[in-house]
Amino acid sequence: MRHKHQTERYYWDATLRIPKADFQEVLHDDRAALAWLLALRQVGIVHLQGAPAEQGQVARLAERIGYLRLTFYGHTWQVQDKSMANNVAYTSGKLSLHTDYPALHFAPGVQFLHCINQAEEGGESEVVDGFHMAEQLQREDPEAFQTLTSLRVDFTDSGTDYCDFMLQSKNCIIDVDSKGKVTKINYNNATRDSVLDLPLHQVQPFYRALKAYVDIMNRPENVVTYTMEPGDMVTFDNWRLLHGRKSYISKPDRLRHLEGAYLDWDEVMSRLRILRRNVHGDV
Ligand code: OGA
Ligand code: NM2
Ligand code: ZN
Repeated sequence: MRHKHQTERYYWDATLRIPKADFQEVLHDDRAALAWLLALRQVGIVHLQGAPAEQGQVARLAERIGYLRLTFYGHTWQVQDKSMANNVAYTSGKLSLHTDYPALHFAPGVQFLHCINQAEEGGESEVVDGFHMAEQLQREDPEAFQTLTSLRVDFTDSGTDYCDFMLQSKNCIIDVDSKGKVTKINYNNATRDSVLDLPLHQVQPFYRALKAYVDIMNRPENVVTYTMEPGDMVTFDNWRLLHGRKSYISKPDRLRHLEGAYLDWDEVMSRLRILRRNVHGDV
């Protein structure tokens, strides 16, 4: 526990300058890899540059950690405008700020997104610090915070991809631990169930509280916007950040293509400790 202070989180707003690292260095140099994982833990997002603009790179980076997290969307997954899309992410539409996969009770802790090809028009990315936003909500509207940390709402996702799936979960929008500390955000409006399974007297308070949280996270002073170029890879804390993208125009000669993968925090923290021992010779 000597290094507890090193893995504390620093909250941020729109003024954040996203930490950057070189993809090849992270792959081949332990010091670079350690700096990457520390920033991923503390800030929640790191931009890697210089990856080849071809498939297979998120898996290569996941091997640097240990192994990736398999889900119903496959070991890795292709974010493209697909016909018969089984997820709104696989269209050219806007994705409002969300965490991935609240339809799972144990959502993936870490997400990699690698840009192989960007759209000519649109497709810009947005991120906010969900833990910081939860802290703001608690300060400005304690009742709403109490509601989102106690009422469990349904998320659902069904279809076929890696194999058939029919997921159903009940999650609090904001998870807290026994001390009341925020540990995980579960929010994707695209997979929130159309049925709100709550007693009548909690329906209006829930929607009011959710709107209060979403309004805070959409304030310009909280949102960081960036554009991914081919070869860029963003690595982020999917329990903490909410991310989104603007809609884009699909052109046959310039198809937007991102490849993504998930990992879990236990494996990432394991690698961080090993790197720290190897680089600094301690534990
Ligand atoms: C997703 C997602 C971001 C993007 O696929 O869940 O958030 O820029 N994609 O397409
Ligand atoms: N994709 C990108 O919660 C979600 O459905 C997020 C997941 C399809 C793997 C999207
Ligand atoms: Zn997403």
